[in-house]
Amino acid sequence: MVARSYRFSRAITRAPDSGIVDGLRAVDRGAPDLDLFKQHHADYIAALRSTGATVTTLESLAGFPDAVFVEDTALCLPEGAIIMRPGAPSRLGEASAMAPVLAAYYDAILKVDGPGHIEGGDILTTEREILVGRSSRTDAQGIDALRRLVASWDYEVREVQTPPGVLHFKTDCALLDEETILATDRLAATGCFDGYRVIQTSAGEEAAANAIRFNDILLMPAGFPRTADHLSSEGYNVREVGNSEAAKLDGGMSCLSLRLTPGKILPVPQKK
Ligand code: CIR
Repeated sequence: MVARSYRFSRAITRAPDSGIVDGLRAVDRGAPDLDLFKQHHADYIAALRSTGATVTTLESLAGFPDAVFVEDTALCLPEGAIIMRPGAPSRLGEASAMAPVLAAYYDAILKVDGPGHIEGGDILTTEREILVGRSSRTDAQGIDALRRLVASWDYEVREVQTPPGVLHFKTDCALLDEETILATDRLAATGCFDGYRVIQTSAGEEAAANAIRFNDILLMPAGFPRTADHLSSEGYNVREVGNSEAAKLDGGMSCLSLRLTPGKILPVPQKK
């Protein structure tokens, strides 16, 4: 089984710096503490590395306070990378900065051209399709542009709806395995995961949905014990890392990395 949607040989992250205090946020819950953010970031990287993957950490990007959330800049598939066109004007330059980084790993670097917008946080890649949530950052033209770009690699793109008031589609869901999705009640209720097995976050623990399956671990933000216990009892190898500071900027586990297996699909050590 290939499991290209959650088995990866690499991840790319970007170091947080003092600029994070100016990061975008829907609600002001106070300024993130840089030292604690750095500690959580280091724990996150260590967890990814523990699976046998190679993790590259890019230098922080001056003038781009949200650049630590690298996921929004690109979609990485085994065949190539697609550079996004973020809907937040302050983040457009982050995508351009990621293009030369990804060129080191891929021969094929495609780019979403305007006028549409699309951010990586709205994209959930499963074994059978690419779901893209329309949101305040991702519009129909951006989704159509992505659909055209990946058609030659034989991917199906399905447009769905990010719930109103939710930043990104993956704020509310995560892939757990070939057939299973973790989702909040409000997203599952839209029916967008019909045909998949859905595990719902526990009441009051909606923020647990921004998790990532990365090789043999399921990386979750700390502080959601009922959802974590449920997922452990379902057989997932749950690892928790602190996310309090990224959460102040509406960020979670998926936002902090690009996950990729460039070129030939490399075997990743299997545990468990
Ligand atoms: C933003 O509003 O763009 C950042 N403060 C948070 C981005 C989180 N990224 C993600 O969910 N993929």
